[in-house]
Amino acid sequence: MSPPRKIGRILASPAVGQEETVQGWVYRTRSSGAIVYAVVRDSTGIIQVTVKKGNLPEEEFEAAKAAPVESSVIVTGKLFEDKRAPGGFEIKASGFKLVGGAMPFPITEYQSEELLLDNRHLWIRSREQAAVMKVKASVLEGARAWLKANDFIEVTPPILTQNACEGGVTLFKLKYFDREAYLSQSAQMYLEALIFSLDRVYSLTPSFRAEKSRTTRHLTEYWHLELEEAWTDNAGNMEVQENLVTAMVEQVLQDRQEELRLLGRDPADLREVRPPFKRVRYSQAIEALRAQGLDLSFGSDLGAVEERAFTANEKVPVFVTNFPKEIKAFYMKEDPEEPSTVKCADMLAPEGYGEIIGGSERETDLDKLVERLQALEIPMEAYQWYLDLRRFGSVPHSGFGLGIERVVRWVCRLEHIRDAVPFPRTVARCYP
Ligand code: NSS
Repeated sequence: MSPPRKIGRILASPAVGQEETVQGWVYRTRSSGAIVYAVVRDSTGIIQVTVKKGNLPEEEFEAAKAAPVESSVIVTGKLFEDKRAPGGFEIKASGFKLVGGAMPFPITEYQSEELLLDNRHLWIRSREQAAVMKVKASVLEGARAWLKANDFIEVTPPILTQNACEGGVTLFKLKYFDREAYLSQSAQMYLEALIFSLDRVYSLTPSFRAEKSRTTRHLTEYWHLELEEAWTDNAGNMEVQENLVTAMVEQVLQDRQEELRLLGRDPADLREVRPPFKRVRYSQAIEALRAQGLDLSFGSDLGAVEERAFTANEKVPVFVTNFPKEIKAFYMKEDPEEPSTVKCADMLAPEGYGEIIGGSERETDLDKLVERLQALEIPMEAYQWYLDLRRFGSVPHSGFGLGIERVVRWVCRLEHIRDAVPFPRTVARCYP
C-alpha cells in the first residue's frame, strides 16, 4: 500500500496512474449496483473514490456500499482524471478499509440553527467550519509574525482577577475561596504594568463578558489580542493597529484564498486593506450619521446600528477618535485640545461589521485617574497596585484590544460571530 497522502496534496499535483492512499471520512456515497461512488474528506479537501465490485476483496466492496456518512476509512487506488468528480479526479479503489463505523449522522443538509449548535462537536467537521478555523489560524499567525518583527514581547497575564477593567455590568463573578474575584474582561491593566520592564508587550487570552444581549457580534468568551506600548501616544498606537490588521489580512490572503472563496468572500475585497485607514472624529461621525437621518447627539454611544450605517460602504477599516469622556473607560487620557473628549480610537471593520478594536492613550496623571475612579464609584482597594504604576516612573503609553472573532467574522463574511469560534459561548449557550 502506498503511503497515505493528504487529498489537498494529491489534487495540487495530480499524478494520474499513480497509486494513492487516503485516510479520511465518508462525506457522501451513492451506489448503483456494482459501483459505489464515495466522496471522502480529510482536513485538506474532498475526493471521489469509485469502488467497483471485483476490483477489491468482496468484504471491502460491501463495506464501501454500507459505509455511513462520517465513518472513517482508508482507501487505496490509482488516480484518474474525471471531469465530473469534485476537483476533477477520482481514485479507483483497490482497497477500502472501514476504520470506525458511524451511527446515522444527526446533521443532514437542511437543519435548524439550534440543532447545528447542539451538535457543534460534529458540525465543526463541515467544510465551512474547517475553512473558518483555518482562516482564524492565519489571522493569529499573521499577527504574531508582525508583532515579533516589531519587537513586541508576548506575555501571559492572569485570567482570575479582582479588577473590573471594563466596568461592572458585564463581569462574571466567582467565589475565590473566601473572597470575590472575576473572570478577566481585559488584560490591559496587567499589560500596563509589564511595559515598565518590557516596553512593548502583547497577550492573547480569553476575555469574558457577561453580555446579556443576544447579538450577532457578542460572545461571552472571546479571544482577545491586547497590546500596550510605552513612550507612544494615541496617534502612534493607531499606526500600530492599522499595520497589524493589514498584516493579519495579508497572511490570510497568502494562505487561505480557497477557504475565503468557499465562504463567499472575494479575496479581492481584502486586497484593498492597506494603511493608512481613514480617521474620523466622533463629533464628525455623529454629524454624518445625523445627516443620514439617525437620531443622535454628542454623547450618544455608537452601537451596532450606527456602526453599520457608518461603514456600510467602506472597503477598509475606519478609525473613530475622540469619543466623549463620559461614554469611555476611566483609564483613557483626556485630550488637552478638546477636554470633553479622550485620546482614543475605535477601529470599525468595513461593510458594517462593526468595532474590531478599542484603544487609547492611557491617563498618566494620578489625580485625574483617582478623580475618574471616584466619579464612577469604583471601589479603590483593588486598584492601588494600578495607581502605583503612576507613582513609580510613569511614562506616556497607549494600547488596545482586538477581538479575534470580530476580525474573523469580517474577513470570512460571517453572519454571526459564533461561527468564528468552534465552541461558542453566548448568553443562550454553554454546551457542548
Ligand atoms: O471593551 S473593549 O472595547 N476594550 C478593552 O477591553 C480594552 N481594555 C482593551 C485594551 O485596551 N487592552 O474590547 C476590545 C475589543 C473590542 O473592540 C471587540 O473587538 C472585542 O474586544 N470585544 C468582543 N468580542 C466578542 N464578544 C464580546 N462580547 C466582545 N467585547 C469586546
